[in-house]
Amino acid sequence: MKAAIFTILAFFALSAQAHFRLLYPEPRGPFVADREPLFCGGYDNATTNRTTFPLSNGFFRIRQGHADWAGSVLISVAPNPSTFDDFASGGENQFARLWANESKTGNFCIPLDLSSTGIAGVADGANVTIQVVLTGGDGQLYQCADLTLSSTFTVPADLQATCVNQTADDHSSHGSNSTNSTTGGSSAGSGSLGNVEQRPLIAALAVGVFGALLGLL
Ligand SMILES: [Cu+2]
Repeated sequence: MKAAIFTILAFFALSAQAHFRLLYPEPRGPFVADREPLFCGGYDNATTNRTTFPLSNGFFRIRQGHADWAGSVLISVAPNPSTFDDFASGGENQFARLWANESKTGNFCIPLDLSSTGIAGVADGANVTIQVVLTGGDGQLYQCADLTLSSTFTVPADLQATCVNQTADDHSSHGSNSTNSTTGGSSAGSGSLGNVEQRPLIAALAVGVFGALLGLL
């Protein structure tokens, strides 16, 4: 009985961290792990409540549960992108950010300057959709966010404040020992995707979670 409970809790602990989450801008719908291997994480249609997003100097945030991963960002200017073809042009994927590798797990805030993509239709006032594509050992995973671009919009301070890197040094699939936090100012670069801001140390939340689960036994 106890073993069964442990198995359930262990599964919960793992699935809670499995795959990746798109934390900002807001994804099309609630995260469903089983559907993340599908187009836009299982959401085929654009949302009606688009996120206003800066045309220049934007960023996106993800939480990644698998070490040794790679990510890229596709972009579509279609009004309601519902297939991978909508994120391609002339048979080629339309990248807002090219593939880059990262070894660590954790929270990542990654610059996304859409004005520099040079893609026709990526302009002030345009409705676009980004599709974050990650691969970290269990196939390609997808999350989409529907945006309205603005050349005058500035990300609010409280959201800017969340743009931090909190990486874990371990190389296990879902573990989280020795969490490092880093912030604003100095460019940090943990891996080629990590051209991001750095911040002082915060406690390792994941350790707390595992501790709480053990406490339940
Ligand atoms: Cu996974």
